[in-house]
Amino acid sequence: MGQTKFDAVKVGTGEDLVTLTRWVIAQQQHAPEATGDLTLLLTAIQFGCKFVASKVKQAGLINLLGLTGTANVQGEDVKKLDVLANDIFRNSLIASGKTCMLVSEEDENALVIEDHNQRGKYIVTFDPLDGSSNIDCGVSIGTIFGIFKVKDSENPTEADLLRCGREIVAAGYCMYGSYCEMILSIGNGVNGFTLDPAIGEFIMTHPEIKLPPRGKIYSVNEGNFKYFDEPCKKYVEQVKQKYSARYVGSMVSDIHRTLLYGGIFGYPADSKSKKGKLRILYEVFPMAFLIEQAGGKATTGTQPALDLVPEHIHDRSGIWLGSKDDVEDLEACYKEQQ
Ligand code: AHM
Ligand code: MG
Repeated sequence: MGQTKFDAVKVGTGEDLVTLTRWVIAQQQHAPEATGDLTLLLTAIQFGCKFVASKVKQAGLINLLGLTGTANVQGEDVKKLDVLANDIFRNSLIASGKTCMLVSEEDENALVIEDHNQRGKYIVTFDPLDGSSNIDCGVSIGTIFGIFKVKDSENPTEADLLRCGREIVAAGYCMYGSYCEMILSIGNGVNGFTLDPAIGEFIMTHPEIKLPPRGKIYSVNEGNFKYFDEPCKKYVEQVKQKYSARYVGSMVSDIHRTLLYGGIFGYPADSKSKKGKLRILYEVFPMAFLIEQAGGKATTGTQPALDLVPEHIHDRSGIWLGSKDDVEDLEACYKEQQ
């Protein structure tokens, strides 16, 4: 050694700001088998969320509101921001080199990364901009994503996509609202990070989110009440005697409120939408995973939502999720009927 003196630096005492990137790297360091691939994938998702957040804010000013004039594979009108958000996430995820297949609400088919040099071991399922009907009136919308690991990245198959929700590795959403917040779970609880636009970083603001066992809010589109089956009708009649109603109509926002305040959110299958409205791979599974990781429950009414196995990438399911005791009240209405 020469003459230079060294001071020992203690890193990560927890007293300063924890960015999302720093938090993810710290998780990687605690997992000896980790390769850093998930860290890079989450960086790509983070970038997509920041990009979309900035476009959502400017949408009214740069001609991004309104329809494209086309419908997606599910027959729904496509908004300009839906398309832009889809392009942003698709490009960012492919460029990460850590995915081998992508499933987006906006794309009819699953996307397979053909270039072997650009291929990684993860599958990402995502709804690039959820809450489409709220885009043009400036109500909170969001991005939802789920991450699975492929069995063999050299040979990704349909079976890698059509699998049980229990096999999800990580999931989250980003809400573009009065503040922009990323909620993430990699299977060890749920944490929330708020985007600080001044520095362009997500900063941990909601560590270790836990749902209260019971809430005081129910959230369901009661305009569909006449289509509900008897157990749903019974539950809604019962809960409205004691709880407040809140329904944004953007799943991300309704789930965000549920995670923070407790209560129950539902979009059940009914006689109009026989399989429900929300899509299993990129709406139901990621949200059910987050809610369970936060100590809540997620059910179709008769089975845990994460036990579902879709038969098609855009399959739908009825779903109720939220505080454990509230979801169990709903389940009890189904059990009574059996
Ligand atoms: P989208 O993916 O086309 O935006 O549809 C999903 C949205 C959810 O965010 C929300 O919970 C639900 O559809 C609202 O549907 P409705 O307008 O029928 O209440
Ligand atoms: Mg959606």
